[in-house]
Amino acid sequence: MNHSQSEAIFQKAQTLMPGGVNSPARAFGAVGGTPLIMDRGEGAYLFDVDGNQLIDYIGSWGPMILGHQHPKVKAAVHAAVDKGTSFGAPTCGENELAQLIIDAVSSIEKVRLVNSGTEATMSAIRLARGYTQRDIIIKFSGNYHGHVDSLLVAAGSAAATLAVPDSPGVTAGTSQDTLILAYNDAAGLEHAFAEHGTNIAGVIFEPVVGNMGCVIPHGEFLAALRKCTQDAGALLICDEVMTGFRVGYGGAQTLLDISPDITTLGKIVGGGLPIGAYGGRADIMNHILPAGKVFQAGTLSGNPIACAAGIATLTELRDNSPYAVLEELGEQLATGLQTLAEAAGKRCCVQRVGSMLTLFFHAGPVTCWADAAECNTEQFGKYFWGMIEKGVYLPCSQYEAMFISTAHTATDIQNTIDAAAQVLEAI
Ligand code: KE4
Repeated sequence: MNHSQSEAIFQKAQTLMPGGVNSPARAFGAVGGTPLIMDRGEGAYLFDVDGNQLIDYIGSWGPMILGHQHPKVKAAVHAAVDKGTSFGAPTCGENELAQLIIDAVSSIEKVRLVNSGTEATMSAIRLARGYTQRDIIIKFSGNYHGHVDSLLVAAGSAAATLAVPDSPGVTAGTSQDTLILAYNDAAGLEHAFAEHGTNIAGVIFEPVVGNMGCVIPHGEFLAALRKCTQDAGALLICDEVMTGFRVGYGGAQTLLDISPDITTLGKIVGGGLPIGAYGGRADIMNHILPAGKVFQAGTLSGNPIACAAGIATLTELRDNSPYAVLEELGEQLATGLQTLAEAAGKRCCVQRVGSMLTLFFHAGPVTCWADAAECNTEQFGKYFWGMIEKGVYLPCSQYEAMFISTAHTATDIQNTIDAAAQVLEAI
C-alpha cells in the first residue's frame, strides 16, 4: 500500500500540533509508523489520502455504530445546519435528545448534555462529591474515563489503593482523593470500603471495559459495586461513554442488570458529533446548577447540530434495532479470529460483548489490568500493520476494542478473517 501522502501530511502536522495529532490515541504510538490521514468515510469503509480503502473497525473510537455517512444522520445534520449552528439558548433538539436518553436508560430520570465523555465523567465526579459532601473517588486500573485530572492516576504506594499522579500537571493534591483498585476484585473493593467507606463519594467504572481491550465484569464484582456503594451512601457512576447504545439500546447496565446512581454517556449519543451526557436519579441531578449548587456549564453544550446527529442516530437504533445482527457479525468475527489464532499457534484470546471485541495476544482470560499488561504488544503491532496492508483498519493499540457497525456485512467480516489468516500465519 502506498502511504506517501499520509507521510507528507503527517510530517507537516507534527510542525503544527503536538505529536501531529489532536488526540494521542490516533498517533500510532503503540504500533509505530505513520498514522494514516483519512479523507472520507462511507458505510463500513474509510478512504485515506492515498486512496486506500480500508474496512473500518475503529468507527471513530465508537460513535459510528451506523457506519459513515448514514443517510438519516446526514439529512438531519444538513437540515439543522440550514437553521444555524449555535445559539447559546435552549432549543427543542435538546429536549428531544434528552427524552430519547431518558426513555432508553431506566436509571436516568434527568440528564445534562455536555461536549465530550471527559466533560461527562468530570461533571459526574463533581456531582457525586457535591451530593455526598465527601471527597474520595474510587476508579479501577485499566479503566479510562477521559482526561479528568483526578482520574489520571496510577496505583501509588504499597498501600496499592492510594493513587499518585499519572501525568505531569496533575498535582498530588488532586490525586490524593482518588483510590485505584483492581477491576473484577470484589474483595479489594470491599476492603477499601471497610477502610474508607464513609469518606467515599463515589465509584466510577466501565461496565464492560474497552480501554484495556474488551474486559467483561464478573457477577460478584458487579454485585459488590452496587452493595458497597449502597451500604456506604456512596454513588455508583457507570461510565457508559463507550458501551452506551453500543452493547444494547439501554447500555451495558441493562444487559448486566445493574442500576447505577449516575451514568455517563458520549460517542454514539452524538452520532459522530461532539456530545457527552451524564444523568441519573432526579434527586441527584437536581443538585446541578441552576437547579442546585454544583457548578457545570458549557458554551456549546446541547449544540443543535450535534443534537440533530444524536437524535437521528438514537432514533434509528430505537426503531430499527440492529443489535441482533451486530451480535451475529460479532460472533462470526470473534469465532473466526479465535480459530485462526489457535491454528497459527498464537497465544491469543478473543473477548467480546456484542459489537465490541478484542483479540488479545494473551492466552487469556484477561480479567484486569495485571492480565492485560502481560499481552504481547509487539506481536499486536505486527498484526496491526499486517492488517493495514490487507485493507483492514484496526484500533491502533492492544488496549482498545474493535467496533462493528450496521454498515459492515458478513462479507466484510469474512474478508477480515481471511486477511487475519494470512497475517497471523506470517507474524
Ligand atoms: P472523550 O472525552 O474522548 O469523548 O471520552 C472520554 C472517555 C470516557 N469514558 C470512556 C469509557 C471512554 O472510552 C472515553 C474515551 N475513549 C477513548 C478510546 N478508548 C477515546 C479516544 C481518544 O481519546 O481519542
